Amino acid sequence: MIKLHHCHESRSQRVLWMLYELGLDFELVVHPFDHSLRSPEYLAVHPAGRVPALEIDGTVIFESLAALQYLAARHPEAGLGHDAGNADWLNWLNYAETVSQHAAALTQQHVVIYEDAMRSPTVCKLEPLRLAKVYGAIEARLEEREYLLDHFSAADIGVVQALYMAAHFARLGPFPRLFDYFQRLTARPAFLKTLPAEGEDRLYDKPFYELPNG
Ligand SMILES: N[C@@H](CCC(=O)N[C@@H](CS)C(=O)NCC(=O)O)C(=O)O
Repeated sequence: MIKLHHCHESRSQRVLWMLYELGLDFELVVHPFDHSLRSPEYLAVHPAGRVPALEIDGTVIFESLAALQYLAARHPEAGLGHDAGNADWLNWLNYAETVSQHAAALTQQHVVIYEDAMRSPTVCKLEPLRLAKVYGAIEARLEEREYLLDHFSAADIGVVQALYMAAHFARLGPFPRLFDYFQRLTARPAFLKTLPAEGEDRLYDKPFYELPNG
């Protein structure tokens, strides 16, 4: 049985989305986003105590984009992957991490650090600007294209999920093609199934985090 270790609204959401797109049977283990990820039991599953961890085919995949690549290759009939050596596929699949690194830094500042005095005004100001540059590359890529590749793929799943996190800190609206792409893809039934239900633990308690004191 496939088992996914997941925290709502974190990078594991992209693996959950992919599993729903593929229509696979799996067990979902939802963890709170807290120190329990560092318990000895969970460290036996993920060596750094992070999410996702995907238990599958007798092994554990603990990098979200590796999980997307693995699942795409495991289910070629779904058409969510590409030729293994295709440069566009590899670039755009892994571009999700270029977006996510800024979203993760800002999540740390605004959500994980809860005392104002401990937040870095420099990081809170700089990282949204860096995100906007990263958005610009996607905006350019979507000129005359509906998806990052020539069809809907796991690269879109990774990047759109990264945008879901990033949009809490840098607005998508100024990038019209990116905004439309995000709206279209997050309307997919498989994405909607990944959203936390009312009352469940979530990472973000509001849709947008303004600069502290700004
Ligand atoms: N490159 C890894 C990053 C994994 C990662 O850092 N996940 C975050 C959630 S988005 C996490 O588990 N954070 C918990 C922590 O740092 O304690 C991936 O894409 O899977």
